[in-house]
Amino acid sequence: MFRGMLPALLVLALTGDLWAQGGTIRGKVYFEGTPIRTRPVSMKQDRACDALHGGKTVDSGEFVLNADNTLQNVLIYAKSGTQGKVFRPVRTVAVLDQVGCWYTPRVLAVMTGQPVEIRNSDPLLHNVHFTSRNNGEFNIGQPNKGAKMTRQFDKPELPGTATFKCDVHPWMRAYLAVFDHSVFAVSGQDGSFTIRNVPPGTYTLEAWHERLGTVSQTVTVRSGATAEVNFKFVRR
Ligand SMILES: [Cu+2]
Repeated sequence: MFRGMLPALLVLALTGDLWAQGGTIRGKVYFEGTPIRTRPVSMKQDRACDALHGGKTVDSGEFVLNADNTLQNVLIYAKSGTQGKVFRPVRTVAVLDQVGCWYTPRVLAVMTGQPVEIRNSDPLLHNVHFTSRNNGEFNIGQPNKGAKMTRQFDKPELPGTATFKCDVHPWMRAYLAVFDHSVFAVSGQDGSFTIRNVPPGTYTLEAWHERLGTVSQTVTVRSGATAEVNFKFVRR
């Protein structure tokens, strides 16, 4: 019995140790220059959606700049440096919700094979129309509040190549990126991001924004340490 268990325990100990040695990358995304003017979204086309917003227009979400010049919805990911390294599969269920006739989050990043639960939290019909370069297409209606479905994406997908749209509400749009590693994060409401369990090494990080394009930087991650990397998008 012990003879059979030992190799498994050894593998567990080794891999556990390997992952524990990772470092952390954290930072903020800044914007400088002339903000992009986006057109407010009117939902008058669907009364039920419009009513959920009290008849008011909604910010398009394409460019969400904070008062301290930090930017939301920026995807930061390792463009190079991950080859030959071991990454713990991410199996946490990522959620893409439809609430207020809007996708939440707007920018979603997952690891290959990670489950993505797509929910409808609205009391009306949404149509989840996914198109991509590497992960096919699907088009599924979710007519009721509480509807759920789970999908996995098995092939890497760079930001901008895979989108969710709703055929009922043309203003609805979310972006999906898929990576064969776990060195990625999306800047949150305060414009900051944190990437944990990063194997030591040197990486080229790219920051992607749907309207501003990309900026990149190199970072070296050391075991058990935190590397600070800030990004800045400039628009004149
Ligand atoms: Cu919809």
